Amino acid sequence: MFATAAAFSHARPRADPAFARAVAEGLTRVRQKTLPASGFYDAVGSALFEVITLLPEYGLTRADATLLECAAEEIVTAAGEPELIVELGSGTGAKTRHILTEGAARGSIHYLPIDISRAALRNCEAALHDIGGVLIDPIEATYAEGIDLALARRQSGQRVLILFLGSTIGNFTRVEAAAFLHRIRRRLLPRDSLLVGTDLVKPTATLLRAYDDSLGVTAAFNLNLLARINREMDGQFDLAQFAHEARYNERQSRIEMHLRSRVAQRVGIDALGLTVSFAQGETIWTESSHKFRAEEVRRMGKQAGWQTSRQWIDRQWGFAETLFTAGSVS
Ligand code: AVI
Repeated sequence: MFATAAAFSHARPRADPAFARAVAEGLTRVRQKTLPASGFYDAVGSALFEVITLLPEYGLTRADATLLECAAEEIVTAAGEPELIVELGSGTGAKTRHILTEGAARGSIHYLPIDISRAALRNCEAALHDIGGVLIDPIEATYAEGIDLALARRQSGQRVLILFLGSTIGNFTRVEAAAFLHRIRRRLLPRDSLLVGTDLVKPTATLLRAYDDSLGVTAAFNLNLLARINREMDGQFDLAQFAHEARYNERQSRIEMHLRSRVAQRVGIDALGLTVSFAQGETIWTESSHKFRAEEVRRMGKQAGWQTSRQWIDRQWGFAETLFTAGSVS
């Protein structure tokens, strides 16, 4: 007997092993249960994130894009007219267009977008292929692996610019962010650069609106973690029994996203052979989104061995692009 197209369309998508491990570990914690923010970005979550970037309450992506557009010429000049441009977590690559266009006006550019999502890389290539003088060479990998693969393609004498945009660094803990800046510094040569986008501290009400929008898109983005477990791991989460919650932790200057269990419940995740118990009101911590002060970003770079070359700030929303340049390694 032949399977029908409908039967195929209901086939369970294969679980990503790293996500499955993090689910098993995070939901069996005795104290605060967790799910990894990296798990947001399956096909559904990536599409929801694209919608978030369009919401009136979420000004982060627009501020990032506006700054990059207005400062592209200055960034390329301050970075010493790089020939190899590496982007970490490229997404659709839309924000990078101005930097690439400006770079290509000075000479040919080898552009290496790095992302764990093949779909994102395909979109990025399709969106940017029309820029003359830019060779696009996508790398499907984690940031750490991707940087090594990208730098292995450096030709002698080529200057490198690494882009880490969109305040993705804010989704690391402060310790992880410091270690990351340090690790990249050790891999680069004097006069290479790193451009980091960071969302800045702003009024709590503005932040809470940005992470709990009136249309409920961020709530859906958060709840999609549970829906993804249902799809990939035969989970039995009833999404109506969980509520999206965004809190601002003033001491740590970060938004914390949680999923709160509305009732006491037990949820099976068959593919993991697991049943998870929730008390009424218990939460799963799904994401931290750190907010920075402009001088704090400069200090973080300095402590990781970078020289701050320039900083551009959007004061309307509160966003900074900071260009770090590698001096000689001590
Ligand atoms: C990707 N990252 C910088 C976003 C942020 O603002 O932390 C992810 C996000 N989470 C909720 N809304 C957007």
